[in-house]
Amino acid sequence: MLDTHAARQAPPITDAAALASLKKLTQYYIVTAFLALFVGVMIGPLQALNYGGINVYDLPIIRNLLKSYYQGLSLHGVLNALVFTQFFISGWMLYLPVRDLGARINLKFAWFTYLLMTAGLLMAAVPLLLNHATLLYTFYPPMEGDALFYIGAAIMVGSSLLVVGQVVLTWWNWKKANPGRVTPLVTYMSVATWMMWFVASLGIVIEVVGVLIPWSLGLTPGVDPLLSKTLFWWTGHAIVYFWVLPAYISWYAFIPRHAGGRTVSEPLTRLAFLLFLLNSTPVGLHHQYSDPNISVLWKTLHMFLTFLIAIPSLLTAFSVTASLEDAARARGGRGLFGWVTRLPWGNAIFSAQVLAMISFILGGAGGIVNASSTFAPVVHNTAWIPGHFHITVGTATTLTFMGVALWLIPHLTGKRLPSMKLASAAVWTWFLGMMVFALGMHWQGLYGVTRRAQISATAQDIYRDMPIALPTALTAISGVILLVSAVLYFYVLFRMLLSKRVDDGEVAAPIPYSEAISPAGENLGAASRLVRATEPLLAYWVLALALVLLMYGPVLGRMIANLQLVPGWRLY
Ligand code: HAS
Ligand code: HEM
Ligand code: CU
Repeated sequence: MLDTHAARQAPPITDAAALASLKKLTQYYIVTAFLALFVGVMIGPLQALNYGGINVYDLPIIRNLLKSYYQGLSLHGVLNALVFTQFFISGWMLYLPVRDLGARINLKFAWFTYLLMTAGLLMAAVPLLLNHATLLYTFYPPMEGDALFYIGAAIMVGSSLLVVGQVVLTWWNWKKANPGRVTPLVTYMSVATWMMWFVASLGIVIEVVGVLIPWSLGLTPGVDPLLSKTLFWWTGHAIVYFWVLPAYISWYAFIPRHAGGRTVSEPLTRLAFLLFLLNSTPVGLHHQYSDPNISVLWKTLHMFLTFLIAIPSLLTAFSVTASLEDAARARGGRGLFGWVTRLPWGNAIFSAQVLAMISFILGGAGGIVNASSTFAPVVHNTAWIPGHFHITVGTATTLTFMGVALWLIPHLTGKRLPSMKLASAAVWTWFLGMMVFALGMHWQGLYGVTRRAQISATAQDIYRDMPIALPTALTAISGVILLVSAVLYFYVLFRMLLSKRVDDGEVAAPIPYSEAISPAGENLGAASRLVRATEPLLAYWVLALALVLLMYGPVLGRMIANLQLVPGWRLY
């Protein structure tokens, strides 16, 4: 790490035992996350081979492990997109604000939350592994799973809300103890993201607790699929920002330091996070353009709000690029684009995250296509969509977290990264593999190849006359590249975790805070108008909730007034 600029340090540690316990807890969250990712990712290449026209699901070894393509797909979606992300984020966004504020938290409560979340995960895992919850990760009714699956999922999501409570309370106590001070940037970003997640999560909480659990226990005569689906996407769109904002925290606050540069503007960063708090949730109908019984008016309103929510990502794109340019020029970079070569591409912590950003330029552009109601019918439910989300959550988020783990684990455990070369090989091949995957899947999608289908076994004839040989081959090849990448990455990760402790990690791998070119300042009284306007997060939290009720209330109200209950199905 270059030290061209003096940077903020985490406040001094007063209680060594408490810090050790907090670090251990964070390590538990992160390791649980990567264990889930390991299992989830091992199934991915089988699916890529499926979209490459190669059916491996009849091989005895796979048959012994997975009852069907769809059981594998359910495990893949749940473990990667729901479990990996939630555990990583809960550890990461509890640790960061607590260290940032130098706060003391109730560690017993924090450990209880982790244990509860893990208990929820284990409960949901049992029916998933027994093929009693092969519902795919969106668990759309009337497909029905065992009650245990829904109860486990509810406990898992519910425990993330305990983290929300703990972080918001820690910040609030700090505010009371420090009147007139500006919330430090990393805390601001974390608190805003947790508040957003609270508002976002209400849809799925209502769906699972109010509808799916009573229904799967046989307490209600049936289920309304449209109502459940709408509640799901209330959460299901905003969850994508719950996945990507923790990566933005690293892109804004830490990546400049890894590159030897500075964050561009703290006030602008605060504005971006505030916009995410306000506008992430009331946009979910862009997943339901093709659903009947929702008026076009509401679909169109959600479409415009979706375009608005691209704005804070565009702010991020320009300001993070500027911070990279600042770093590269500090390292002697020249020319309009020549400076790019001066960035530390050989450092896997850095390259993982910047490659993640590059993949997100394409993923974000694809998202805007998906959101346009005129294009949506072409791409909806086709292979284009998995193409889109493997370069958003599957790379922008996952590759960022993979890069972060390379400094965070040494920081937490005092262990050392065993090989920068192997780590680099892992992250570059992940990027390459996902780019090839995205090309193959987007391309197939344009020919109408459907997503969520074991096409290699059942649908070869339908696509026989289509010119999809090349995208199909690319998808199969990408699966192999990604398998190699995953093996390399997990080898490095587990070797690091199993190695000996060298020191306490605070000095060799400190939290890589960056200095800002335009800081927010420390005192609210002396701060700019933008800083003062963005400070009262609690008030914006209430406003965010009101906006969601406004944009979802009438839509849901009509569905509840016209409930259409149908019986459950088990298709597996
Ligand atoms: Fe999406 C479907 C629209 C962002 C994930 N999305 C999905 C699904 C997932 C997902 C998982 O409107 C599938 C759900 C399912 O199973 O059915 N998405 C959007 C839009 C955005 C967007 C408008 N998506 C995400 C993010 C995700 C994610 C983030 C996860 C992390 N998405 C949709 C729509 C659908 C959808 C429709 C439904 C499709 C259908 O028909 O079913 C926007 O938020 C995107 C804004 C992003 C940008 C890019 C900014 C770029 C940045 C990087 C800068 C690079 C730098 C590097 C700094 C405008 C910040 C510079 C490098 C140097 C070397 C200098
Ligand atoms: C679905 C491959 C990693 C999240 C899929 C599909 C393929 C695939 C081909 C589409 C299946 C279908 O529609 O029938 C891979 C490969 C990976 C990988 C080769 C890397 C080795 C990831 C990661 C994440 C992820 C890292 C998220 C963190 C998902 C989700 C689905 C999915 C949420 C949708 C499941 C559903 O439709 O129910 N994956 N994937 N994948 N993948 Fe991945
Ligand atoms: Cu969405």
